[in-house]
Amino acid sequence: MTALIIGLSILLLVIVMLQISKLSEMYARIRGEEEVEERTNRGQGRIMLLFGIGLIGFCIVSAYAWKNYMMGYGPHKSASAHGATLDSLFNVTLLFTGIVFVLTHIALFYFAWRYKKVKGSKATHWAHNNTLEVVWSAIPAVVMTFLVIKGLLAWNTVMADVAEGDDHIEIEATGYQFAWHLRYPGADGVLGSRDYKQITAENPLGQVWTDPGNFDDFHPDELWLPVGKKVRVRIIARDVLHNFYLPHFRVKMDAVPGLPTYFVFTPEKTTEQYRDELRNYPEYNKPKDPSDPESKMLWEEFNYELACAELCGKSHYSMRRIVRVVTQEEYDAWLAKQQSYYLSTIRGKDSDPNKGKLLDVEISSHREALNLSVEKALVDSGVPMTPAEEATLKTIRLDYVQFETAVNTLTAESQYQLNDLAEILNKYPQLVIEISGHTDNIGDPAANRTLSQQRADVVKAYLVAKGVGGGRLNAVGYGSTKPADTNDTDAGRQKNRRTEFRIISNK
Ligand SMILES: [Cu+2]
Repeated sequence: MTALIIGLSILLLVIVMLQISKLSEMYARIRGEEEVEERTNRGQGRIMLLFGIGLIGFCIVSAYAWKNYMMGYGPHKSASAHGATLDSLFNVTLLFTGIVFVLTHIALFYFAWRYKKVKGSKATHWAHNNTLEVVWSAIPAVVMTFLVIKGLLAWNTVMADVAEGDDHIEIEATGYQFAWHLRYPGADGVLGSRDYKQITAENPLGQVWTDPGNFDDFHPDELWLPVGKKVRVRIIARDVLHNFYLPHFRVKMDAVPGLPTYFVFTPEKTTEQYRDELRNYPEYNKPKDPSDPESKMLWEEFNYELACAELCGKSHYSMRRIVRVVTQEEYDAWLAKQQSYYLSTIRGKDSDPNKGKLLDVEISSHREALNLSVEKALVDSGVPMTPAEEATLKTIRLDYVQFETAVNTLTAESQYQLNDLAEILNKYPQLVIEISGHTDNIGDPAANRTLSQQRADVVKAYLVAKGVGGGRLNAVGYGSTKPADTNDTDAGRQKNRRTEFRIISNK
């Protein structure tokens, strides 16, 4: 029994010793792992530091290397007077945020390295630090105040409306799905009134045709602007939200249905000048179409553009319009070629509320044309002419002297041109003319001749009543004997039914 107890005791002792040796082995292993962990922490701290330096370095180098892709740099310089203000605002913001970016990233990676886990070190517990909180609230507050005030001052300058008596042109842009409809005021400088209820396919802007301000307004395909002249753009939308965006001029304004907005700006560089600047950049010295050996360079083909900067639907991208900034002379020449939308598209149609009435603009343009023809006929140019050429020059049609069908009653509108003719005859007291009436060849020739004679007599009587001596006016009815055009078509016959006069002498 005693032997058994002693044996078991020895066995227990052996087991205890074995376990103790195992424990110290485990302890040694744990110590080794700690060393490994510490080594890893040191290594990762260093990698953090290297990565931080690399990241900040890359940001600075790339910002410099690709600066030409930023607004206000390289080929993206502004082409308007206020554009430089906005660009400098972006630069100031970029400077401050850049400083903050670099400093916070230095701190971030430095701290990751400096405060890596080290055996025996213990984190300090800070519940509160007034100084720190004052510093990180005050500095951003001061910087933000500075940025906001600078921005507000710039905003007030850029968004200022035209002042009373300011020399400017006013145009209008209406956004709809999917295009910009442009309108210019024409010679009177006034954009006529609009009423959305009048919008039809024929009247896309709902212009009110009883408003004379609309008579000379025109709708061009391209936006032309004279350089150095202030432009006020009225901006409106017809359906959904659009945005009038001229990136090169730093112009961007929402087009809101039912709520007119505007933007005032002054283009400072013509399209040609901007192209010349782009020429200095290699990215613009590539052929526009590389497959075409004749292709022009990108800078030569450059154009300013108007876009829509509001995602307004599936064809949003197609709201592009070309913008051309030109010299005043080129602008005037372009203006002279534009046709009034009303006079070219609406005038005389059933939708024209002025149908059958002469407009003041028409009366004065008829007067100018008549005066010009008479002056041309009276001035001796010195160029020798054949008798036929001379007859053509000295025979002047009175297109706006008309009669009611088949009778010798003048239409009410005929008075305007007849008054103009009376004025000319009173201005040139020596002028002797032959007034002739002509018909087409429809009907009895003798009856036509009588009718044309009666009509010429009516014209003569009208002029005599206006103080022109009857001896200077010879009234003749030619019937259909002197057609001006063919009698086989309606248009030709219409040209043949006419009243004209021929200058006989001016001595
Ligand atoms: Cu749009």
